[in-house]
Amino acid sequence: MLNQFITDAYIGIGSNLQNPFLQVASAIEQLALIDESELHSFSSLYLSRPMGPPDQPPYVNAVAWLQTRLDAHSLLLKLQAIENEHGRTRDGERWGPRILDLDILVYGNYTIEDQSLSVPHPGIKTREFVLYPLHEVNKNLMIPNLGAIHRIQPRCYTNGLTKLSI
Ligand code: A4P
Ligand code: MG
Repeated sequence: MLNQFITDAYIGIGSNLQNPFLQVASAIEQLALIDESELHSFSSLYLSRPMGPPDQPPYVNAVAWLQTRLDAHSLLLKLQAIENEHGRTRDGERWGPRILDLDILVYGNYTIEDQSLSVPHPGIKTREFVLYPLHEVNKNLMIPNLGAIHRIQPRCYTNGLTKLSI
């Protein structure tokens, strides 16, 4: 479904399999092609320690800022199609390794809590690999229920997060 208005949506991108750097770069290219949407900007790519089972490779993470007329559920379907195109499977353990993960972190001022979506994404507050790139793309972002990104981000340890130079 289309909205009458354009909504700012922030997408978390993560990969730790099959050349994660290229997976994330390619995902950003695909995000730029989503119908009824424009890629406003995207963060640097970051190398991060795995959250979850420790016996998995490091992740490459980034955040993209989209401006979209798609409603949040239609946007989620587009993101899942991109994940599938990259060969994402969903048979592994919780928080286990993945070729590509695309999460809706923030969708305008909306809060959504239903079977398929929790928005803002419940992990934002504690994940350095989300907060630092999110702050990089929009230092003025206000996150529903959480507040200003510039207040939340400095409270989160970097946990070895490294910005990759490209
Ligand atoms: N879903 C609900 N809310 C959302 C949302 N805001 N955005 C539902 C996207 N999807 C959302 O997702 C499972 C279901 O969540 C979907 O069907 C959708 O309807 P999934 O992508 O199939 O599975 P997942 O990503 O494994 O789920 P989960 O538990 O949300 O994992 P996370 O929280 O995404 O964590 N370590 C580092 N360093 N960097 C990472 O990026 N990522 C994870 C995955 C683990 N460790 C990591 C990283
Ligand atoms: Mg996911």
